[in-house]
Amino acid sequence: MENLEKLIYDLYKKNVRQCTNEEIYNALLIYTKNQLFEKGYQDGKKKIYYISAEFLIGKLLSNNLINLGIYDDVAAFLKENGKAIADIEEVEPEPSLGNGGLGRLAACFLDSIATLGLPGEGIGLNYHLGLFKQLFENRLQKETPNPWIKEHSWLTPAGVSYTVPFRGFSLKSSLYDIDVAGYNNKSIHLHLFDIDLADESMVHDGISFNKKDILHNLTLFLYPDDSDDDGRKLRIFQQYFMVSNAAQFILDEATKKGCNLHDLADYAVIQINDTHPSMVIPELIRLLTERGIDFDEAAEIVSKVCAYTNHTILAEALEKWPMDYLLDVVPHLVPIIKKLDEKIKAKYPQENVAIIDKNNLVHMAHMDIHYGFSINGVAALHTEILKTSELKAFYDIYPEKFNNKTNGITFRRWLMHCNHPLTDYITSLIGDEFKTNATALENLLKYKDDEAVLNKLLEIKTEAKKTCKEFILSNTGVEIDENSIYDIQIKRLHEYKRQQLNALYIISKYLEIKGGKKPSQPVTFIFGAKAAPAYVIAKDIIHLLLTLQDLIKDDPEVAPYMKLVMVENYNVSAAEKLFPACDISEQISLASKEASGTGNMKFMLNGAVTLGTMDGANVEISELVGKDNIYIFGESSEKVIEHYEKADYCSRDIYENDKRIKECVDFIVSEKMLALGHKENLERLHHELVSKDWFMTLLDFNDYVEKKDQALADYADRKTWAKKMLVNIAKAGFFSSDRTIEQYNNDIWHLTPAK
Ligand code: NBG
Repeated sequence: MENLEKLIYDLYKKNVRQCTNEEIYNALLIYTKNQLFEKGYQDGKKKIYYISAEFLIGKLLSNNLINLGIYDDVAAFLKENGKAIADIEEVEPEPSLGNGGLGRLAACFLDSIATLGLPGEGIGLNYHLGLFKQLFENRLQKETPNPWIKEHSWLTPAGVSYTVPFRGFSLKSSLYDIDVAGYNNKSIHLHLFDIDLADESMVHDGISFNKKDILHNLTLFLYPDDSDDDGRKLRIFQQYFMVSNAAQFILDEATKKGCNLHDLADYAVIQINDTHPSMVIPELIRLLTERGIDFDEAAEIVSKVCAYTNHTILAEALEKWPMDYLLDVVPHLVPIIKKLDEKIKAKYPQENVAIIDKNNLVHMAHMDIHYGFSINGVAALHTEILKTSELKAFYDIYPEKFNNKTNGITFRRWLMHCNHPLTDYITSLIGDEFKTNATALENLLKYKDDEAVLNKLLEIKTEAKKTCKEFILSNTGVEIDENSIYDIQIKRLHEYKRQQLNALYIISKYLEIKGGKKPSQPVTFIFGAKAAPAYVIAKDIIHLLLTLQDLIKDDPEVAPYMKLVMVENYNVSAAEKLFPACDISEQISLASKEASGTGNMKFMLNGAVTLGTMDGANVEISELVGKDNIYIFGESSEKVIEHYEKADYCSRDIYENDKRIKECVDFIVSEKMLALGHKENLERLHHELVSKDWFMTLLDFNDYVEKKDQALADYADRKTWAKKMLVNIAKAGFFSSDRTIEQYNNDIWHLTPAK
């Protein structure tokens, strides 16, 4: 640590003790960036380019130190000098470059690509103000900008620039790189393209800004409001800017290595992460034809380079752009897309696989499937549903292109970084093989009946709950009890994820307590979720939760037995505090709707027990841990799909015929709630549940209550519960993103790892 000490002295002419936390953070930033640079970068003839609108990387300091193998030394050095590394971490702003699982998955994948020694890069955009920062005002979500780029940051200007043509003008890009360290391995780059004239000062009243001023707004926000034409066009501007830069960059790199463009597939493979980067297909074709390759061959080359990952079956989330918008923004792509579509129509005349449909909408996913060589879902059930229902027409044409890649998470961040005590304890029991070979966690199973081990696991959990309690207090102002059960639902807010189901359960418990039935063990229900700014019902659900939070907190009859807290601005840093502290992991989406989920994996790895539906990766979790170590409820995905096909689900019937359900739903608009909350929001939500309930909340309510009551009751038998925790941790190895990336590489990318 002499170098670090010297660096600090050179920078500030002070010793470590005299420095502020900011000064130490800045010095560590420089120090770590140098270390990463010195260690070098993965390279090889063929590279994976992972193009994604989101990279939810989280704070980087500690993770980089861990992956460089110097975390313990740095922490000890700081401690010797009267500083705590946790305080230094607080100084770092969290890059706000993602929304949810899709973006966090991309970040975990970069970590695993680097760790496995694969030549690869991430490519995305450098959003200055991120998604948005969530504030609660008046028990409503308010959006404000989330700036994260400070004078000193992980971004390094790469000195690379391209010109991106739009209708009537063109834009110059500048590239910034963030190094992503492999665990005990070299780094890879995350390439973030930006414009030079981004003007943060144009944002006013929350997150409003002139959507037409592309020259200045292009890289301000991730997912700008798309509730009007200008907003939707801005998204096309962003997507094209991202993929045109990516395509130019990829061709440049390949050419430099000796590629003659005809053999591009020997140099590059592109993973299209969801449909946001789909325009990379026509853009590459455009650039190849500009460089003298004829159209048909260009289309063939691109088809050997591009692979597509689907992350959702929600029809509204599969992008379809009106041809008119494309003509307005990127007219030069339109003839290419039309030609691609004609080729398909000549072979497959059926409407449901067309790229351009009869309403002149361009189906981005359809283009990906026809002109990519691989299409994958993100969990076994999800891929099955794609094949047999959502994308069946495509599966019938190209069965060989479809494959499953069950998601994963990096254990460096989601265990080693966020839960040091558990990591150290596991290491003391089974050594550190699990850090590079995650399935070695199964060695824990031999301690399944070892009382000392089980007690220690409980002790570690209680400590994590205490740390989390501090965080909750500072975030929400509510003091929770570390001896209560922590029941946690943290994920984007969406009706299909059914935070409203959890809220109805809480209402039912509230009513029970008011009726004199006290629970034997106090429970804390914790939520964290951002709602898309234009998603009205999602925001109403947030309002319901915040109103319930206050109602319960201020009711002396109820507060001793339960609390509800909603974390403000839930993000990666908050997640790192919440996962280690959880007892019960809420994974309660309507079966068939959650493609995978990855929070479910993070909870399991940290010793929480899942309460969930047979959806997404929950199915694989339940197969791994066995029915004694998970709580499953709800209608099956087959039945749910059948309900949709027959359109025979009627929430009002359930509401009218089930006294308890009616009582809980009506409580939303009860006098007590209306006294605290807003009539408009609560009534709208009530109406939605009774007359639509598109995601069948009421259908699963009774089964949910039964299984959740069971889980809460089982918690009392501490030894049996600890055994469930141990089995969950031991079986989590399958969900390492190292396994996922190995499968991507074996089946799709075919890269040679560095020795
Ligand atoms: C999300 C799914 C999750 C899944 C992540 C990562 C989108 C469009 N999809 O279930 O909802 O875990 O992708 O694959 O964000």
